[in-house]
Amino acid sequence: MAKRALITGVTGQDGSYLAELLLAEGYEIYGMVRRLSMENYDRIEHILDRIKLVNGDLLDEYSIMDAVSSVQPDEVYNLAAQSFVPTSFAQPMLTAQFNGLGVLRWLEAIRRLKPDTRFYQASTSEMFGKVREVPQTELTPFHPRSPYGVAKVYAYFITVNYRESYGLHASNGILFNHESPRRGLEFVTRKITDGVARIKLGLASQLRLGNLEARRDWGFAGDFVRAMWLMMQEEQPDDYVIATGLEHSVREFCEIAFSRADLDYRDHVVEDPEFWRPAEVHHLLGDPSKAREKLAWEPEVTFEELVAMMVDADLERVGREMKGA
Ligand code: NAP
Ligand code: G4F
Repeated sequence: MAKRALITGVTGQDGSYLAELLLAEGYEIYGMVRRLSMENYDRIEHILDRIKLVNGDLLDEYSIMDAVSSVQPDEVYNLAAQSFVPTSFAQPMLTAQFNGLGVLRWLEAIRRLKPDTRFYQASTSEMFGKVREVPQTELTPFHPRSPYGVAKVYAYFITVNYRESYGLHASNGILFNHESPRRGLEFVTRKITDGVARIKLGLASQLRLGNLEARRDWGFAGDFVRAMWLMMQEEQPDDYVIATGLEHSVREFCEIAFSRADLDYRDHVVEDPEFWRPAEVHHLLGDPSKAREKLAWEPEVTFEELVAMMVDADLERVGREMKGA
């Protein structure tokens, strides 16, 4: 019988790649979606006929309990979250509810209704924040720098706690930044590649960005969802850093992205304090040795290939939109 996976956040970047992967692995897939005034299935349109949608919201424990009862999932991937760090400064309460207590609601529903369900929590390198060591491993202490990071630290430890207290198969993937042509337009990589396309095609001349010296360990989302699935197949639940082990600055991202379109970023990028954060995470670099050794996981797409993939996709999309197609 096919395994059943329930994915929260299936309409998001990672949810869409994970759904594709699990379909290829022969899973029966249920995606949890919340009610919006207009459907936003753009990222999963191509697979909508092969997945089943269930209604629910991280804020509503009854909808989560109903989802567990009706789907009876073998695996739950909790990818849903308020995922944009600046919004967490503007809406800290909402972020704590979604990203912190939302996870507790899932763990409680599983514990009470189907305790043999395996649970994946989308933890994040943002938990390392003001980093205590370089590179960061599973043993590096956390020092989050945003309400987003603080809520995710709660989520991380409540997942560990339910594993230790109740024996749930609950794992944290501590994922470093991962990107793709499906990344939301507000995140810096996609903002840059969309900006490159608009400038190249004559729709804009400037791109206003914040801290160009911030450094991140950027990988490809398609590679990173494979790590989520691999850790759920392990007999023992555990926590894993998922990263490429290489870092670049926002400035370097700009340089490569603009040159992909034969442009010089220095002619177009304007530094704007509007995009600075109340507290910045200056530098993140992961050590994925444990995932490499235990899960045999390796990223396949290089940084340069990722930037090229994103620029090319945005050039194609913006060009298509200009033609009215
Ligand atoms: P994303 O594109 O922003 O997707 C977030 C998803 O969460 C969307 O499907 C959204 O649904 C859903 N969602 C938000 N609030 C919800 C609520 N109250 N109830 C139900 N669903 C809700 O994020 P992503 O980049 O795919 O990231 C996936 C997860 O990994 C997130 O938890 C994020 O914090 C974490 N993470 C991401 C990265 C990264 O670099 N991408 C790194 C580490 C960890 P709507 O479509 O309805 O808005
Ligand atoms: O792309 P970002 O907004 O991603 P950030 O804050 O690192 O968070 C992402 O990765 C986390 C994993 O570490 C996830 F947990 C989280 O959900 C999200 O997916 O910003 C990256 C860096 C920051 O240092 C920011 O200050 O880029 C810098 N930056 C510079 N100019 C900018 C801009 N970021 C944005 N969004 N917009 C700018 O104009």
